[in-house]
Amino acid sequence: MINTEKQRRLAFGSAHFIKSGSRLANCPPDEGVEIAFAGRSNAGKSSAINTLTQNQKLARTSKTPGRTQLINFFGLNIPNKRLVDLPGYGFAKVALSVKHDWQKHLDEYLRQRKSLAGLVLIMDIRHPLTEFDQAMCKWCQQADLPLLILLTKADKLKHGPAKNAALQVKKALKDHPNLKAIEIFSSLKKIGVDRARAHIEQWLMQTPEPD
Ligand SMILES: Nc1nc2c(ncn2[C@@H]2O[C@H](COP(=O)(O)OP(=O)(O)OP(=O)(O)O)[C@@H](O)[C@H]2O)c(=O)[nH]1
Ligand SMILES: [Mg+2]
Repeated sequence: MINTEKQRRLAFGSAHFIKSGSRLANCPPDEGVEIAFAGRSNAGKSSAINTLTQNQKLARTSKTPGRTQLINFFGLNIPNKRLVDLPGYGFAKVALSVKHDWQKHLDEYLRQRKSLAGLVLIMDIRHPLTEFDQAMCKWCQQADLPLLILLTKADKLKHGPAKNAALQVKKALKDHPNLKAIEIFSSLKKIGVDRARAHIEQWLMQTPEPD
């Protein structure tokens, strides 16, 4: 029998908001396959999701760091495939108790979410591999989770320096066993969008669903 579900093409433009969770307990059921976008506050995670889905109104973006404070889930045209916008880390200007709360929930999500099939780490190409970013890379290795790095805001650099920044990151992570690719990206100028989509689509469509 032909499995039409498997043959359907993922349409990024179909992305729609499902729900926000402040903690693991109020996230959607842990079924299917999801890809999460992580990174420092203000790095451009929500903008990257909007660019990939061609929907500027999907994930809320802001000039003020700390905009995304909940774990936001977006569904796609294929059931049980999701994109997840995570709150940023490394944001100093929130109350310590709130900061700890987020980190705890983020940590809980990363450790326990069975449907999490890959992490897209968003880094500002001008300031890559902060301490938190490095911790995130290490965490992917420990959890054996595939990692895609998008070096965003590439429109802020000329071609040469952007290439060089990507090379430096590649060098620093050359021994990372789960790193699938490092892509130069810009939400503003739509750089690297198709390549990023191809990686994410592959993960979403080829990862077997958890039991
Ligand atoms: N020039 C440029 N600006 C960008 C790009 N991507 C995002 N920005 C800007 O960077 C700021 C932060 O973007 P967001 O997408 O809200 O960042 P975030 O990582 O989701 O931030 P938090 O939700 O606070 O963690 C906004 O002012 C965006 O317009 C890009 O590719 N180029
Ligand atoms: Mg955000």
